[in-house]
Amino acid sequence: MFIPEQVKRIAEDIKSMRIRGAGRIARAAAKALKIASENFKGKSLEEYIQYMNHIANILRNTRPTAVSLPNALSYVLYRMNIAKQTNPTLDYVREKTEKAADEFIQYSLQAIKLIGEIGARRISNGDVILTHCNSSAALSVIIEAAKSGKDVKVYATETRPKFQGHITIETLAREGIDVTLIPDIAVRFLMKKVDKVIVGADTVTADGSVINKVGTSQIALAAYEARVRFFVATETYKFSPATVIGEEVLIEERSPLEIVTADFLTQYYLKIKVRNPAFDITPAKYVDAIITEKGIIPPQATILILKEYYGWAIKDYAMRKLGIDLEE
Ligand code: RI2
Repeated sequence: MFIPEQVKRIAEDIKSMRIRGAGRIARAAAKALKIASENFKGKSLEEYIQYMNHIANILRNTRPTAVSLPNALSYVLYRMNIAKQTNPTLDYVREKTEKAADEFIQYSLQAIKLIGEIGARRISNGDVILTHCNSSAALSVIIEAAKSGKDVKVYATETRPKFQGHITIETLAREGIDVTLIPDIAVRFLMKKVDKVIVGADTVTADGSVINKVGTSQIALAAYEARVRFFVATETYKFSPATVIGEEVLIEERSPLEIVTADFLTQYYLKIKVRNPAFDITPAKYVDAIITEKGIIPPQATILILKEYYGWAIKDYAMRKLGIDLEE
């Protein structure tokens, strides 16, 4: 089946992490669906629906952990299916599908802004904040607090093996914020100097557990031990509808070559194994609050948000899992 070059490139960029960060990945996927729709070369509505589902599958299989990616795809495809039921003509369905992709992107950008505004109210003047990896949602909170005149200092972890902490320090330094880069292993040593931890999320499960860049759960434990508040900043489309019906989140394992060289591997390949999990799970009990675009919630309220705003997605997921066509 024909796949536009631009769509192939976006899928490849997500896979190789040239496009990374759960929110950015979601927006890139929505954009790819829009590009695919604009470049559809067939004639019938049936072909269009098949083609769009095929493209969505390619995008869905790029990275497995951040639920923002399948949620963005479901957002668009669900509206495509509704449009098909309302007016089954190619032009109409195509227009509604492209509009849905734009809507998702707009919602996502607005959500990060709102998270910044809502979260910044929880930051006090003089706070020392620790963050991990590179999260636009977490950075939005810190930057907004600084913009509102609060004096904040930030510890940013390197975040091995891919050093996304370097993007974080660059962004914060550009905003004129006092930022110190630390190795991941120094977190517990420095925790006594920290007032609040703020991280992002790739996925939040129905019971309020947070899946984020590997190392997050150790930071949460260190914060818990030191009685330091642990906040998660995330858009609600990172809440996972599939976990409502008991599905587990798959933790991505990336290439050993992000940790060791090919020479090293060849030299030792008979004697050693290398593992490179990209994410870990922080249980809800270590999370003080989740800062979302809909307000600040305790992790236990994740299920309420899922039911209230993403009921359609839970139903959509459950029906697909049972192999029931949504139009029946
Ligand atoms: P925003 C990233 O995953 C990090 O784990 C980060 O905390 C999370 O996505 C959320 O980022 P990766 O793509 O959506 O770097 O808040 O593996 O930008």
